[in-house]
Amino acid sequence: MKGLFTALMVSYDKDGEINEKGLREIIRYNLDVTKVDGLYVNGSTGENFMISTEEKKEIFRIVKDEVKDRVKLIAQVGSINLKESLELAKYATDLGYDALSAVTPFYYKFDFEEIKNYYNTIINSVDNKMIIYSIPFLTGVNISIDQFAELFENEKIIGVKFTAGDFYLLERMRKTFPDKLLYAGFDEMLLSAAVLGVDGAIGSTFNVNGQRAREIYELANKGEITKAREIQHETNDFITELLNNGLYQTLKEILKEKGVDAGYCRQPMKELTEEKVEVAKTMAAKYF
Ligand code: NGF
Repeated sequence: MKGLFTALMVSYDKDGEINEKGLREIIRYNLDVTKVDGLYVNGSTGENFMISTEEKKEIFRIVKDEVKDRVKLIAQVGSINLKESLELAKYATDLGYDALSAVTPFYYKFDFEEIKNYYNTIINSVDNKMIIYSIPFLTGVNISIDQFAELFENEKIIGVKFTAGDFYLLERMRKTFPDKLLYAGFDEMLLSAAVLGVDGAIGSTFNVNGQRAREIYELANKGEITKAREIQHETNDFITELLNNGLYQTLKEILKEKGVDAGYCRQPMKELTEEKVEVAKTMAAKYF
């Protein structure tokens, strides 16, 4: 389960319906062109928090059907509707997903006992493994090192997707949990996380920029920091433009420039203006 995982985009049509053909094209692009080690399905990048349970299942099914066993698959099943998480955990496990992941429950300011019960309930209900999805800047949920230690008492909880810029905490986690899987979640900080010894990374930008991410990660692991830093600089020039123009919409537009039917984002996310579509096209030509 080590390595680089794309946080998979999903193609939606203008009416917000899943475009199965487009989704399959995005998957194949990730397998054949960006060449990542695995896919992280129904995360933030899949616009997961704006779709129904049935749509989540359909995406899990299409991804598994397209990928078969070519790369590892992680199913993000987190929801503040715990019953939905349990249903999705069983569904993805029955399909053969290699691991599950769940975002920390958000919105109601759940206390740690409730968060711990959420993870144990999900993962103890199936024969699978759990990767905690920690993204404090979107959820408002911060987990301390002692709390991670308590969660890891359950051996089925095997790691964390760490989408945060707290490198002190990341370093402490590496030292304290050498046998747990730590994945970097911010692509613009991949080099710094790799230097600290993460086991891999999960990122939205890998849908198009997976090859540069691979170079950064491998150079860092070989100790070739100067070269890795150059590629991180180039990557961050790209990511800065991406964030300014509209993250997911621009990634989809770039995929379209590469011949992939990546579709539109699900409302309430808005479409790019014509001007921003032009910016995305220029970025595609400049970086890919
Ligand atoms: O898109 C976000 C949320 N974060 C992703 C990644 O952590 C999300 C990150 O790649 C993810 O893995 C998922 O789909 O669940 C950023 O998009 C990237 O570093 C640019 O900031 O902000």
